[in-house]
Amino acid sequence: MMKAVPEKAVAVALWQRGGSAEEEMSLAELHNLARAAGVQVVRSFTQIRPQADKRYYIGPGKAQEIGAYAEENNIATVIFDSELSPSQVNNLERLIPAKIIDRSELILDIFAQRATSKEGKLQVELAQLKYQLPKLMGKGRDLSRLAGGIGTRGPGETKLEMDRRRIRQRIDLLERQIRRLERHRSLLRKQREKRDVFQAALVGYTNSGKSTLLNQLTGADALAADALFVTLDPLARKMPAARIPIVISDTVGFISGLPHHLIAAFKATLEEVSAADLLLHVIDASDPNVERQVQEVDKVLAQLGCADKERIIVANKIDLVAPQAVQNLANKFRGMTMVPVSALHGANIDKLAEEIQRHMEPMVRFRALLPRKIFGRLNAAYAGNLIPLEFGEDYVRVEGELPGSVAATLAKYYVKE
Ligand SMILES: Nc1nc2c(ncn2[C@@H]2O[C@H](COP(=O)(O)OP(=O)(O)OP(=O)(O)O)[C@@H](O)[C@H]2O)c(=O)[nH]1
Ligand SMILES: [Mg+2]
Repeated sequence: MMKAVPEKAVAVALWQRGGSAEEEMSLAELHNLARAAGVQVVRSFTQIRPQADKRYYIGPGKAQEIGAYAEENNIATVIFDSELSPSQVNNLERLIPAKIIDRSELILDIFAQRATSKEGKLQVELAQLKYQLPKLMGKGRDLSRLAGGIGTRGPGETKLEMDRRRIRQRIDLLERQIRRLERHRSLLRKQREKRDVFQAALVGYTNSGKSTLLNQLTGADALAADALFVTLDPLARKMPAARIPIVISDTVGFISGLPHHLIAAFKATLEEVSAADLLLHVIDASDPNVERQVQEVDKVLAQLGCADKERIIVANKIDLVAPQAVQNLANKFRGMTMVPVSALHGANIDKLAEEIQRHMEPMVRFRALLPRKIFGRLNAAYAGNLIPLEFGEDYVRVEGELPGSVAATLAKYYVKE
């Protein structure tokens, strides 16, 4: 995938909050994205400015400075850590003798390189064309400047010569083909549902270890590597030796600053997520930005209407952190199920497998008089599943619905109607 001599690029960030931790992290991530796309970022330019410039996004002086640097240093691509408007790209191109791309285009470029399934490829091309179409609107711009992303990938040379009408035709065709593949996929999924197979989906920030974990849980051989967006196509595998049939699927990772039109390119993944009975949210416990990454993932899940889905937090990569850090995470996720694991070294995978099965078990209804302490603990873990009918001094009378094996431990407190 990497070219023999990587293209040289510079990264540009406008820091409207003076270079906050979040802004710095975003820029560092842009470097990682560029590396994933096979380009070498040789320098970063940052500008602190309360507001973006309407015409150039950054200040025109800064744009000139970058232009001179690009000229002297043979820079092929200038990557902005934000979305640029079509006219900003146009104006910047007048001052900077290099290809101007933004974060979304960079991500799309990685997708274009990594997509392997037919549907994945169609989705990426569709997203690229949709992204480029507005840039053509009323611009009369030189079409060759719209060469997608980095190098020669993305819509090929000939496609670039298409006019808007033909791009729209191509978009229609792609959409039709994708719909056909989607129907096929939904048929497969329905078959799975009919066979009463429980579905769990691995979700999480990119590079958190989802594919490594899938391999551990199911013996699959999904590609795992230290790079962003290694997985694009969902892969579903049966969990061996489970008490109930469970299929676990790997999905594309999430990342901050993921624009809506890009989310469509994840459609296959996202359907797996919506169809899942249980989400395994994999977090990289060793990443200093883990909390922010969790927020990003939660945001995307909310956009998908999956905010209320049942979830297990899998705190991964614990081999890299001190026990205290794991404890801090456990405190943070108090009230939710969190299982610390090391997917790479296979630590605590049994515990996770057990937890997954427990979450998927059939629920059992009961009425009980629970000691307050037990009620408090259960209520924290299964909010909403226990309805308190009466609070006594030591006991709470409840009506509840809990996973069979948990309910069974409470049998001695059951009361008859
Ligand atoms: N130290 C350590 N490294 C891990 C662990 N789990 C995964 N990794 C490493 O983290 C990197 C990313 O792992 P992947 O499984 O590819 O992560 P992913 O979430 O599938 O990533 P994308 O598909 O790119 O979104 C790889 O280099 C793994 O070897 C772990 O428990 N400990
Ligand atoms: Mg992966």
